[in-house]
Amino acid sequence: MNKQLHQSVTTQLANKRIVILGIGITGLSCARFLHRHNITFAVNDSRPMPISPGDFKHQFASNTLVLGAWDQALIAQAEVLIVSPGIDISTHEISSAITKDCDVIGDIELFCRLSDTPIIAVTGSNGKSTVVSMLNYVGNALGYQVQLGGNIGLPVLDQIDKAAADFIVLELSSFQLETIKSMKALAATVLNLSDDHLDRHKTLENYGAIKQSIYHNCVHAIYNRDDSATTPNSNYMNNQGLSFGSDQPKAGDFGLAESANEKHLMLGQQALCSLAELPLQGIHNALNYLSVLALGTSAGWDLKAMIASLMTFQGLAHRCEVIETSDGIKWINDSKATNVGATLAAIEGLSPTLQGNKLILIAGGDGKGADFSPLTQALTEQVEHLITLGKDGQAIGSLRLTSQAENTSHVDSLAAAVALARTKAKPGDMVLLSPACASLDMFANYVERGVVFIKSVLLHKDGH
Ligand code: UMA
Ligand code: ADP
Repeated sequence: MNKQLHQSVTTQLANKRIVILGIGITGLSCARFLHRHNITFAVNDSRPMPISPGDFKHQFASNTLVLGAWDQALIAQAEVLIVSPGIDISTHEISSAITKDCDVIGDIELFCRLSDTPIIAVTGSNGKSTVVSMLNYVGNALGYQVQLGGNIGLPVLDQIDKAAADFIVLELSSFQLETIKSMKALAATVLNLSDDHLDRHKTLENYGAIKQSIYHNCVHAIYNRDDSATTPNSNYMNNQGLSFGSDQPKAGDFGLAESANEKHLMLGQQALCSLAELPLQGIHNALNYLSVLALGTSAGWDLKAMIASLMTFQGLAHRCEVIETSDGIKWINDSKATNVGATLAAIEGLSPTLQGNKLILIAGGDGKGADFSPLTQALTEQVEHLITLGKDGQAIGSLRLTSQAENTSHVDSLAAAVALARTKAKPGDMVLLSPACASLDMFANYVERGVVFIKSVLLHKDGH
């Protein structure tokens, strides 16, 4: 940590009227940070009881807490407004109260002002958590002090007063990018772009432009050749660029190619290792590996050592996770597939492993305004039986052919979906939960949805 920088920013903050919007994971971390530094603040949350006033008082003494509605008078007084990512500041009640000179920021922006630790920044519609977890794993294996933070659930301001780090790896959502102004990442990437969060960002163009802002002032911009929306646009052409993709790469870029009859990760013409040697399967994970190598080498990390370390990285829970059962059916929990791109990646990545057996897909939930039509071909050609549930389940089911009506069902619960799938599946078949939707219409979050799925699958195994 640069103590001088830290001191000057906290001193400036101490003289401002600060309001935090939202007291969830982010808001609490902001409150803890300010309280640690004796900086006064107020919190406003529009929900009735996100925290008990007693708990708040216990943790944050005499700082102000306003619950139950947006307090326009309080917001209008703010000189610094720290907004939690899930709160849309274009909401009229908030936007109309913010004054012209108010500094509207998020926790990541505050972190960037306070810290000069080199940042490796990752965004994209899918693969962020997998890629940042790989980077964290690999960086630590190489002997660096690496911190991990951001959308993965580890707020950055909880990390900032810890021992100095060599690098911080940030997972950034579009919501977080909206309030970042002064980040200068050492290496930054947009992994891919597909419909997500359009209920808030309205158009794919707008969502893509927010994702591109990760390249602002970065040193190395890393993009995906397979997805032109990730290429730095004319605003960000001055960075040093490096790409990854599923084709044979040019010198200096990362890609894939056949070598000795096996697909290999490549750096230019150099074969680095065969895909078969790496634990995570599917073309999407091959791209994840390549992005990690591109980001890591841009940060000066040793390529050979990174590859050796990636060979022992196991995937994260709820992402194409295999559930161990004894019924011969391949049950796969991909609850984290909360958008169309992730479900397509799962179907395309797992279908080649079926060897003539059937794929039964469980999908549906809250589609967040997405267009499901990119799923049409996969749903009609690769999925034998489709079981839908949730708010937008029937919209997904409607993409199937009329001739597939008998093999397309809508159910009321995930347990019912599992029970139905069990009657359809034979040993060797695969039942994939990959919803292409958020879980919030039926569950607290994707973790709860994944746990309910696993429990329903294992219920049968245990003979209950
Ligand atoms: N709130 C209101 N009014 C609203 C909405 C929310 O008052 O209209 C309040 C809630 O009552 C609650 C607080 O705001 O007290 C919640 O704030 P938040 O929604 O920003 O959530 P946090 O708990 O701060 O968690 C956020 C991220 N959540 C979202 O972006 C929705 C977490 O990502 C992230 O891990 C965490 O910050 C730490 O950085 C979660 C997520 O779902 C995993 N992210 C989305 C995704 O990955 O698709 C973007
Ligand atoms: P994020 O943090 O961006 O949501 P995760 O690593 O948690 O990404 O994975 C979310 C979903 O996306 C999972 O279903 C996973 O299997 C899938 N996925 C992972 N990497 C990719 C990728 N590169 N392209 C498309 N889908 C992916």
